[in-house]
Amino acid sequence: MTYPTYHNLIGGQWIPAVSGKTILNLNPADHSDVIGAFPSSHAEDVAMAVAAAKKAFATWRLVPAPRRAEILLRAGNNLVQNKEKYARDMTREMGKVLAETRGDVQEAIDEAFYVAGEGRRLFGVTTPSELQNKFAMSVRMPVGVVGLITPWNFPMAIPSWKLFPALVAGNACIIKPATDTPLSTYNLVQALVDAGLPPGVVNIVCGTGSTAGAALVEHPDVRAISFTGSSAVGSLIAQRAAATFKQVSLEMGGKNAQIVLNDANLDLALDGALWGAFGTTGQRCTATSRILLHKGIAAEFTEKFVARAKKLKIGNGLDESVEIGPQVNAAQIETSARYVDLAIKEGAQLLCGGHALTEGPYAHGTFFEPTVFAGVTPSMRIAREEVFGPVVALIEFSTFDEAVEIANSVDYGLSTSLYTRDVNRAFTAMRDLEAGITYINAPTIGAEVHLPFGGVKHTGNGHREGLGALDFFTTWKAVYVDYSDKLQRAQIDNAE
Ligand code: UN1
Repeated sequence: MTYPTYHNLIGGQWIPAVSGKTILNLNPADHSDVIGAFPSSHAEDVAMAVAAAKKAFATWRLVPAPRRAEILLRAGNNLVQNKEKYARDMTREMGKVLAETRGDVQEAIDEAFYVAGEGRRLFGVTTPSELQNKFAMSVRMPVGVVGLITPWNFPMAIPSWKLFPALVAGNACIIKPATDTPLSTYNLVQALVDAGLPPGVVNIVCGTGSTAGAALVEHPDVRAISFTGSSAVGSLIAQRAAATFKQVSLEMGGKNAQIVLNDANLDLALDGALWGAFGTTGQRCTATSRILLHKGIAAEFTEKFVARAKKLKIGNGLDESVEIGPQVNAAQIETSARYVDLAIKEGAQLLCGGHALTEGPYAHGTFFEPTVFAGVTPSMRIAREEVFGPVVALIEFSTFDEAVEIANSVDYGLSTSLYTRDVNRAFTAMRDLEAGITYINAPTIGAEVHLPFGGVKHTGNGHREGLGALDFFTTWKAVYVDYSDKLQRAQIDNAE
């Protein structure tokens, strides 16, 4: 079959990788469907993109922030115009169902409109000086050239979380999209280009993490790296970026728990658990991968949950009746299968699923059945490690305190959820659950763009996207203006 060949975007020009090599982008629901060939870039491509970004930064940083914001607003409107097309492109390259890819494009639209408003804020702080006739203020400055390394599970939303705040603050960007889903980044950047973004302000360099990604992390002229992906890769990035003292924002794994108390609305908790565990085929960093059940409701919940999991329709996400798309690639299927084996060996009880689907309509894709384990104890690996697939562990508890303790017993701390009608327990959980996000009577997935997004412990290194992204993409400058016309020595001349 014929398919298009895409190039890197460097300084406003579409340029093939110096290596001349490409990586094929395949539809995970049907590997015979090739979306395109994307460049396989290395350090020399990254160096060109950094030089272009550096040049563009010199003028972009001087464009008034409200003007920069207008470009974002127009880009948001361009995304609205192309929402359906971009959603279809995304389902084709990533696999998740159309309702979800429409949501992913919508999340980028929300981000554009939210961040566009920041162009007229970007607030700093003024404060009295300790000296007479002296004015003191703090202003936000752009960081400079920033590198953005993005994952395949939210191929447009997550790039928008990074690009838009970086741009409104006056930074120049190089984005390296995931090799599985680069087209959605091209679509997002096209919306910016069509909105009038000057050349070189955003550059796209495609390639693998170990080649293009590593070169970006190591380049001395890149001042910050924003990464979303696994904790293992995040740790490597932080270590390598330390050599050139880059700012690093890391959003990484999760082992998110939904807790169901015995006073919960059980049908609501079931709806939430099903969506949280199997939405996006379990491939969200916020996905529900543990369901903590009070002993009093565990049997009823488990029976109903498994019955509904078995009924979920699996298939090509472009078919509107399908509820669960494929996993993104063969490596993800292998991970799911490996954890199924491990859980069985550890003594967990497989209640449904557990296999890749390889026959009939599934023969040319990477599909995995919704999988539920019961009898899981908190020390099992299936209860502690991120699977990033449609595999969920049911764990029973006797008291609320025990539930919170189990929820907090893992290395990760991204999202948590509690189903209860008890307001006292709800507020206690909001305080005590170790996570960047806590939901009450809602699933672990579904964050909105204008709240802080990120986690604690091995999930993150303290930064936040959404509300908080501007703190990462700006650096504070303190400015003092002395209008006394004499030398005034701080800490000395006013010390009476
Ligand atoms: C992710 O899982 O990587 O909160 C991002 C959510 C989405 C974003 C998820 N809005 O589930």
